[in-house]
Amino acid sequence: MRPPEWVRDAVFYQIFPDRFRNGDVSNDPPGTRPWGGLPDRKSTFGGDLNGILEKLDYLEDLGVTALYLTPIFKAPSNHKYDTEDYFQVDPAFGGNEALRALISALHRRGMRIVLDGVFNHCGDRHPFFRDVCARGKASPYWDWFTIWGDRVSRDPEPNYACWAGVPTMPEWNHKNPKVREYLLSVVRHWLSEYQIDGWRLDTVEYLPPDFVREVYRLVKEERGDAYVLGEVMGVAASWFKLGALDGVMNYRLRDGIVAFFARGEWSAEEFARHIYAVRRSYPPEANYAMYNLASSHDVPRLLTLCHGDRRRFLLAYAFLFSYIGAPAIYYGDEVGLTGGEDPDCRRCFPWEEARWDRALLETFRRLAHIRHGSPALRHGSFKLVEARGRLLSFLRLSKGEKVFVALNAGEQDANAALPSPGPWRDLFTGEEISRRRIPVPALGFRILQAFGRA
Ligand SMILES: [Ca+2]
Repeated sequence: MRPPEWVRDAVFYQIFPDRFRNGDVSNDPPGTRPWGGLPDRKSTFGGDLNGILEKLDYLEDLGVTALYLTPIFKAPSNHKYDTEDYFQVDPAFGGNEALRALISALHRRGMRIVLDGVFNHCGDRHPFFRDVCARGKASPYWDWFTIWGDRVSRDPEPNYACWAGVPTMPEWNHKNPKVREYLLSVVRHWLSEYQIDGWRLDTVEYLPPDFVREVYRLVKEERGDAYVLGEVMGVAASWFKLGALDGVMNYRLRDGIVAFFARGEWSAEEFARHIYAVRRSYPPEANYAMYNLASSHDVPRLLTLCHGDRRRFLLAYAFLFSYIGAPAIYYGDEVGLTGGEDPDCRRCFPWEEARWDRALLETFRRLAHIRHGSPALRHGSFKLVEARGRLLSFLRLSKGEKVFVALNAGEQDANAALPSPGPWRDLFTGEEISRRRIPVPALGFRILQAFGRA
């Protein structure tokens, strides 16, 4: 099976629903805090699916074609990785009808949506786990979990398997076929009844590989062009060999982005070697279906790692938008939202436009539109041209199109060698270039398209 074609054309946008936009104050949970306060582990700010719906014009104008939402099913926490009901969208997000409305509005625009599937564990308020707590071994769900002893106990520590030792997140016992059947029914339900466009599978590395493969097969059966994206922090090669995923959240690529662009620790040569190693460890079709990210709800925002330096930050995103795989924008990165480790990286989107970095937003928009207009950037092959000092340049080549990208992660202006005299057109300025070298400003980039007989 092959990854869906639409993924290589996609620009993703990741939303943490409690923090993107509050589109309906009537569903705000008790204790909702004023929008824009600093988040802590418990805080809720009232964001919901109607808020996303209200901002589809904004997202479409930015060049976004697909959304990835962190979990939306009923759960007590603000992040909702502790599912209470897999068949109900949380009432604080607007319930099932809000999801239906959002999906139909997205599909009318030709946009897609990927939901977060948390199938390693549930929350301790899930009715099956509560039944086990109440009735012990008499519960029909006793062997749906892994419990050591005759009764569920948390004192002094949980006597049941739970995710990362967190007592509120009991792990499913995937050895039990009934558990699998139940979780697969969740996978099927949202694909067939709501026409979602894919699943992002949480903590794939904790799941039994044959279960992930079952999920993958079911997804493809239900919707041939749905996307299965895995959260894999390490090398994901085995998952692709197994035929269990289309792509992964490319945290390994991000490690290189942080080291080269944000921290300035690596030379261009080290970065080139790193991205080559990441690329070579996966099948070609998986590389084009990667979810390439710079920031997420689990890591500090890239702008914060760049110590607020817009040039380094944009350079990294310019790389993502011109590289193999789908670029992903973490909500708010495009207007200059900052934040350190979780929960600080989950701040509210600032909707007062006076707080936006307009130049940043405009550059994101340009990068997205350049990518949408360029088959070579989306589908083309990759050819390294130069990795010298802090200067990296490469070609993206497709049938009929050639794009040259030069990224200068150094503090000094540099000159990049063009692989042919052109003529070339600078896709940002429109300038026509017919020579063998071009200046690339310190911490700046150039994206050129060959035209004529180049
Ligand atoms: Ca709300």
